[in-house]
Amino acid sequence: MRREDLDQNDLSNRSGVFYQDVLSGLREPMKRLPSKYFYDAAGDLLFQKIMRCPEYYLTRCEEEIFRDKAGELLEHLLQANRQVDLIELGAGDASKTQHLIGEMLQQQIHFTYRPIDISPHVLEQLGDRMRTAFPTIDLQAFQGDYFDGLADMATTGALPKVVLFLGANLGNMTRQQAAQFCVRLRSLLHTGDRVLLGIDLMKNPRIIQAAYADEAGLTWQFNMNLLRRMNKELGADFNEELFEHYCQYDPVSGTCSSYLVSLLDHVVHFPDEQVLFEKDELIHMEVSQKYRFEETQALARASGFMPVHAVADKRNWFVDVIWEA
Ligand code: AVJ
Repeated sequence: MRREDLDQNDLSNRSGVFYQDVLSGLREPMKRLPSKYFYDAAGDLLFQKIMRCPEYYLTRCEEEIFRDKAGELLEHLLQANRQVDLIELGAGDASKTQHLIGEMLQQQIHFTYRPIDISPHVLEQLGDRMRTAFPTIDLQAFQGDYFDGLADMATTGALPKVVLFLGANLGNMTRQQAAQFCVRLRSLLHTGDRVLLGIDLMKNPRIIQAAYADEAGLTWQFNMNLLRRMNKELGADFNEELFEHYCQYDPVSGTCSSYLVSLLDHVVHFPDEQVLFEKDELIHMEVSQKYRFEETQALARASGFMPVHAVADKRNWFVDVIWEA
């Protein structure tokens, strides 16, 4: 965006929640940026490339589960129900969900598919793809926040709910945030509703480390893209040459953390703010939390769910757990 365009948008930018979140993060003693802002159009594309890169095993593991075990998953999601609301949080491209939907149609289950996503762009693509693959599908998308979407559906639908939250998206929350998230999710469901969560498991730390520091540098670009986004949308002047990406997996806590490291003392300018960086100073960008299987069961119980079933991939690297509200 040029200066002129920027001036026009200045007010909305400065009062916008993106700007507020960015600045409050960068004012902290340990600077941080929220990873949810990775996903603009360029970030969506980079993430799609990450999902296909050799080191990023997560997507392939969960695809294996949905391809080979859709019937088993469905059995535990539906029980005796022949009619449900199928809700998906952060649906993305729904490539795994397609297997489940195919199985539901084959079994002549009546359902409305309700994907919730923050990105209108992603939802549009998803709708097109789903209607092409399944012309008879009843699809009602909700653009916005997960919980707004869920609250909306809680008032409109009286059918039993099946809620999908795939792709280790829960991992972008700290353990504490994840626990709060699950409590809130439970509060919007009725007894008997079921949820399916995709969770990345602890494993040989070298494998996890490699998934977040791929050889092709896609994860590096994915992180740098947020600097570019701030330049474009907020008029900042980050120089990506002055940062490098660093990722570290701690096998004791199961936390994988991504950082950008400032290579020099320097100043970054926003239209009405400056941010000082010292050489070697970090910006915390993202957590990707890994769990032990037993921890997922404890998480379920602590948030008022009953763990009822779980399906892992052949190598036991990734698990889809099914909980009952
Ligand atoms: C989309 C949150 C599951 O943490 O594994 C991929 C995002 N970040 N590579 C993850 C991501 C770096 C991803 N999730």
